Amino acid sequence: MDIKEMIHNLPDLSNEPAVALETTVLTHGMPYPQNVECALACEEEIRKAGAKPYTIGIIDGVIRIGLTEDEIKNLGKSTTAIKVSRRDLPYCLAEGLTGSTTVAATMILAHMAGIRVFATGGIGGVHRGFEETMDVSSDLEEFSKTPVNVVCAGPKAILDIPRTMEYLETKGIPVIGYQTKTLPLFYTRESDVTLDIVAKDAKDAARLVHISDQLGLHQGSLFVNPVPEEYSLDPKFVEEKIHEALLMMEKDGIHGKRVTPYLLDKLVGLTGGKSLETNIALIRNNARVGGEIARELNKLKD
Ligand code: PSU
Ligand code: MN
Repeated sequence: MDIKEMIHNLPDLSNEPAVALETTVLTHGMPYPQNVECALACEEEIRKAGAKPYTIGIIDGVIRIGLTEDEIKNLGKSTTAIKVSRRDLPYCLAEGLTGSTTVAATMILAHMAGIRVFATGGIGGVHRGFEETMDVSSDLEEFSKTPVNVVCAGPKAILDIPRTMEYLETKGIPVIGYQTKTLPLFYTRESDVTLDIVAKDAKDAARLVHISDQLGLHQGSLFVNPVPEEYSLDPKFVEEKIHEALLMMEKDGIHGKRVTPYLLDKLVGLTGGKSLETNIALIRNNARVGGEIARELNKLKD
């Protein structure tokens, strides 16, 4: 089978202000119907910023770069879509399955279509207790393989933040504060982790991406964009709830790819829905910034 049969109308978006959006957050990161509302709102944020959204997923074994509104709605309701990261891609296609793509898999597919900017909520990273479990998200590895630049609100707070940062440093991945000098922690705006690289606006951010590409580094950068102030949660409150969720996880014996969806889901209940509200706000904010960066990047021709 030719790759063209596995991708529905593979577009060449390298000369367009395109922004990729992932679908694992849709199927495994948020409950229905907020997940669908959030996905559609993100597309709108990107359009308002003067760029074009492409939500990426796999339907019946065919890769889609740019799902339609109906496809997003159906995927958001699906209880059978599998979470597809790098290693699951061939299997999902071979079996003709419907799958939602993680940050890693979305980066791979975005790159095939020439998309250089991608907005999500939070990337995966080194999990707490990794000394025991060796649980490190393959999102982190992807940045050194695939030149797609991701806007997020920091590593997810459920992770081991210092070790995630060390890992990114080892891999040579720039972690760029978007209008911030400290690392945002997903649900909260600030932390005591100081960042060495700061972008003051979208133009600045686009220049960094452009130079990285011109150097031929063939890798992605991570833009960390703090959640809007009014949605930022109290770090002590969040930490308490994460501890509770981690205890529940241990009791339930969850591991592997189920860890992140499990923890995010438990947090929604434990915070009385606050974590979900914040998650939606931060993703939309990242979509807007992603749109602005893509728009500026598109003006920088080689
Ligand atoms: N951002 C969110 N919610 C999510 C995710 C990101 O706000 O659920 C997803 C992304 O798809 C990311 C995945 O790649 O969580 C991380 O999963 P893991 O830790 O198993 O690699
Ligand atoms: Mn994992």
